[in-house]
Amino acid sequence: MSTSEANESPADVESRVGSTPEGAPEFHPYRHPAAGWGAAKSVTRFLAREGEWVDGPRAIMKMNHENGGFDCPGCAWPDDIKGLRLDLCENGIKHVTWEMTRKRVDRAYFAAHTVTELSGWSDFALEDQGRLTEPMVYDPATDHYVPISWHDAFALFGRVVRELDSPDRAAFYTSGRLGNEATFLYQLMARELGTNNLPDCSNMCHEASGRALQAALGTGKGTVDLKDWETTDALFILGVNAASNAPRMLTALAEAYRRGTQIVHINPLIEAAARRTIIPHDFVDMALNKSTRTSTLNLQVRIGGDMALLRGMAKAVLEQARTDPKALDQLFIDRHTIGFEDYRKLVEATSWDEIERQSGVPRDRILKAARVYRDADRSIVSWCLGVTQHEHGVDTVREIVNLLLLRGNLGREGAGPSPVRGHSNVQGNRTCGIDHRPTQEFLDRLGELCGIDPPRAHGKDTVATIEAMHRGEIQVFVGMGGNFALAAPDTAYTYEGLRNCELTVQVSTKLNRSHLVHGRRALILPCLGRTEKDVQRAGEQETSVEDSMSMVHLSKGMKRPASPHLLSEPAIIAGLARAALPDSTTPWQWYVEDYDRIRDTMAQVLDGFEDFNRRVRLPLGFRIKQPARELVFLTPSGKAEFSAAPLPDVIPAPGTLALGTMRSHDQWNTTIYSDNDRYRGIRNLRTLVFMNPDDMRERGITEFDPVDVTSTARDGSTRSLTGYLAVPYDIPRGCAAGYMPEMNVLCAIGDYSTQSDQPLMKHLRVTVEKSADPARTRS
Ligand SMILES: Nc1nc2c(c(=O)[nH]1)N[C@H]1C(S)=C(S)[C@@H](COP(=O)(O)OP(=O)(O)OC[C@H]3O[C@@H](n4cnc5c(=O)[nH]c(N)nc54)[C@H](O)[C@@H]3O)O[C@H]1N2
Ligand SMILES: Nc1nc2c(c(=O)[nH]1)N[C@H]1C(S)=C(S)[C@@H](COP(=O)(O)OP(=O)(O)OC[C@H]3O[C@@H](n4cnc5c(=O)[nH]c(N)nc54)[C@H](O)[C@@H]3O)O[C@H]1N2
Ligand SMILES: [Mo]
Repeated sequence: MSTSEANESPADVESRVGSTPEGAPEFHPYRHPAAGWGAAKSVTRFLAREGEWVDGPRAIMKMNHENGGFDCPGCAWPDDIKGLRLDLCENGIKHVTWEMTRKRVDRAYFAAHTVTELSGWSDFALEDQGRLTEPMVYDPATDHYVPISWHDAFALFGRVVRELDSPDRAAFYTSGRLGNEATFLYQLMARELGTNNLPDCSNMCHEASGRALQAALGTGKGTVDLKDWETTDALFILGVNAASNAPRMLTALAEAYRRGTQIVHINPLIEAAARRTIIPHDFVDMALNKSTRTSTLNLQVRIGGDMALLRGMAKAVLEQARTDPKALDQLFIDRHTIGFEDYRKLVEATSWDEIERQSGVPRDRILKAARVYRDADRSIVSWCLGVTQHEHGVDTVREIVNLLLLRGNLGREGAGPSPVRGHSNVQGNRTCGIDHRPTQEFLDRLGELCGIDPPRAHGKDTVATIEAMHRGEIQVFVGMGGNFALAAPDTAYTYEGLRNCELTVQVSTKLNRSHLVHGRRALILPCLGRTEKDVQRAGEQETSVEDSMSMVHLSKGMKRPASPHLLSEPAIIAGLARAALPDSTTPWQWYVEDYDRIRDTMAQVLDGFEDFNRRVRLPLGFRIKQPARELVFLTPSGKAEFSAAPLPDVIPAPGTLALGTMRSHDQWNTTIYSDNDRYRGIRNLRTLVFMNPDDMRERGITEFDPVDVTSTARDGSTRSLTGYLAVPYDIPRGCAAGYMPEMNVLCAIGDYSTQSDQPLMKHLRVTVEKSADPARTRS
């Protein structure tokens, strides 16, 4: 593949992210079941491309295994509790193989390419160069990254941090891969330095879910586990593309369907998981090409219309309760909740007309879903980013809880809220202290048990960090994993912020954009991946992770590290901490020698981690206690709290569309595997915008016409992408969709939710028109 592209304006270089197509764009609606042979073929191709014929399959056999395997870094879906079955998915396999590539980015590689040259490469090309092998520091005189010893890299960090006039001039970002032990050390370092500036990927992901569940139920997490999924009567799945992003959910859906469970999907798109699947590990089904349905009802809600739809379902249940007392669980409501009367009045005052307009779903379809809900003894509501990345994400999640409370769908088997988390350990990060708004109780305990004096003021989240970089208030940025430059909103603004830093430090496994968009000084610190052996003084180490359903278990790598010079994440954090805190009494090195020691401290500091070292070694680990599951609500009232928020107006202004950014099937957040999106029928194209055919016709646009997409921010400023190709798609009128991270260019930094501070990545206000300047179009 040709990667270097000369003669481009800086603007071109800055806006080009994503992959490089391998042929002409194609669009053929996908009509096959999800997973099955399509997935098997794709895995085969991928293993061949990565040259991982031998180690790939061996590693895959070790993944997600009871005792001794490593946790799949692909997503946070829990392992099958039976523990016997190999529940794997295409995208997990791709993700693991991606980490195990034989290619290397070593010192000779950096010597051969300047940073300016690398900046012209696509993101696919950058990551495709392979694994990083040793610490590197940026040399402004030559515009190259050059080798630096670990000792000197830590010393550089220590020096710059000690010179800051306040610890709040530093920010410590976490991407949700980081294991629990490293997480604990990382937040300890930040707080011992004196700052709560702990932005994380969760600020862009499930912040809204955490805040809503905390307010309503006194816990920031879902209350159900896989066993509940196996015993429920009705599943409501909102705003998730499960076939691509939580593929092991397909198995749960297919099995539920076979048991007779009702499965209602609520999404502007009818995604592959809302149709049929062939379960990959079901060899008989695979052999017979026999698919199972994964849906009983699909509701194509308008972008941002979920809250209205949920309210419609609640309204139907309340209306039915007038004649059918069993429609409500009045005993549960009386005993365990507050706020019901206010909520009932609000729902009654909301007209069907408004509900239909705001949801974009006709009343009879909403009544259908409500009937499913009414007829089910036990219901689970599950959701992901389609619900959270909106202005009213918190209110919508609270509406989910309202609906569940009406029928007592909480604290019993087969019922409850079930957010699908993103990164494999993003939930564990929060549990173990990555929180820019920590509770005083947590800080008290941390201070007392770790002998530090933690700062009390709230720190900065992702958006606030970027804004502070601009003002020069954040001068040191550490990225513990992830790809901040591309994952964050408002790409151009974020780049400026990073470049305004005195020092940027990226702890990574592969080369990415965040290494090229850097501060005046910059370090790349390469770490072990999750598949790799981590040997410390006390022997081989394991780290723990927590899945979407609060199960904590150990993960153990088995591969030889990609390079002998890599350090583990705990070791890197300890090195940074010792350099920045020369007088620290925290036994950093002693912790790293044996992670059991970190776990012993965590057991004392963290709720629910008692006896951590023993319980985490149980065959399937342990489940963190969930008070709400036992109907203990750590809310101010001691009860589950109904919320009574008004419906937001989500109808796009005339001539504009609501655009949601999302992932393709062949990508992992900012990591792009190819330009294909199999389940949506797309080949060789990422710079696209999915539109309703009538919206296209109205604008005189036909399939694959180059278009300009312009967003208008709340402050009136506009941002544009030009030469995107229009694709006619089954999506409600007034709605459009396209891919992250490319479309972050359109997402203004100031446009974040007033409820959750989350960037509005699923709800951009855009106009789409035919590109005026064909010379600038891409194909
Ligand atoms: N293979 C793979 N797996 C992943 C990831 C990956 O990139 N690749 N990323 C991981 C991460 S960090 C996360 S957070 C998750 C993300 O998992 P998802 O939440 O599935 O991520 P998105 O691709 O953003 O898709 C969002 C879905 O929401 C729908 N949607 C958009 N707007 C609305 C709306 O207003 N209402 C409703 N009801 N739906 C809407 C879209 O049609 C799409 O189906 O996946 C995790 N797993
Ligand atoms: N427009 C738009 N933007 C979005 C979203 C959206 O839906 N729309 N989604 C948001 C969401 S939900 C999320 S979670 C963020 C994701 O944001 P991030 O978590 O910051 O991004 P990733 O792409 O997951 O990070 C990939 C990088 O992680 C590094 N890496 C991989 N494995 C390891 C490891 O084991 N250790 C370390 N230290 N590094 C490793 C590699 O160098 C790789 O390049 O993006 C957000 N951005
Ligand atoms: Mo995420």
